[in-house]
Amino acid sequence: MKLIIAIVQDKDSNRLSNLFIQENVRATKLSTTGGFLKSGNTTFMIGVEDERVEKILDLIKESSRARKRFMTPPVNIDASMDSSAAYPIEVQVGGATVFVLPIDSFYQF
Ligand code: 2BA
Repeated sequence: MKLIIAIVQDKDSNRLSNLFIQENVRATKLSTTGGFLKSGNTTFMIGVEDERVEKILDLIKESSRARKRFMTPPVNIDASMDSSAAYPIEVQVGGATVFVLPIDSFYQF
């Protein structure tokens, strides 16, 4: 058995939840925050049998899109209290970031 942890953009999360329901995939959805952009994303935790992992990766792939986002770096203030203007920079946010982990034991009480 494996635990799939998939971080997707909020805009893709409803489509993916619906696909999981259609395909009878059990998942837990968490509201998370990206460490870099400090904006919301969605993390799914999915416990599955090994033979279903590929199918679930396909569902995640088909429902996730890469998008460009802009972020404004923090303003720099040097020792003389001069501040340099911060310009927005373009960041490509991937379709999905996915980890597949082995599960030692699985219980439901
Ligand atoms: P964020 O940390 O908000 O990152 C959003 C996007 O910003 C990233 O997209 C990447 O393109 C860029 N980025 C991140 N850190 C950067 C840095 N130090 N310098 C320059 N650009 C940087 P993705 O790589 O597609 O990641 C999307 C989200 O997936 C991330 O949101 C984070 O929540 C999660 N993530 C990505 N890699 C991870 C990892 N190795 N471990 C845990 N979470 C991860």
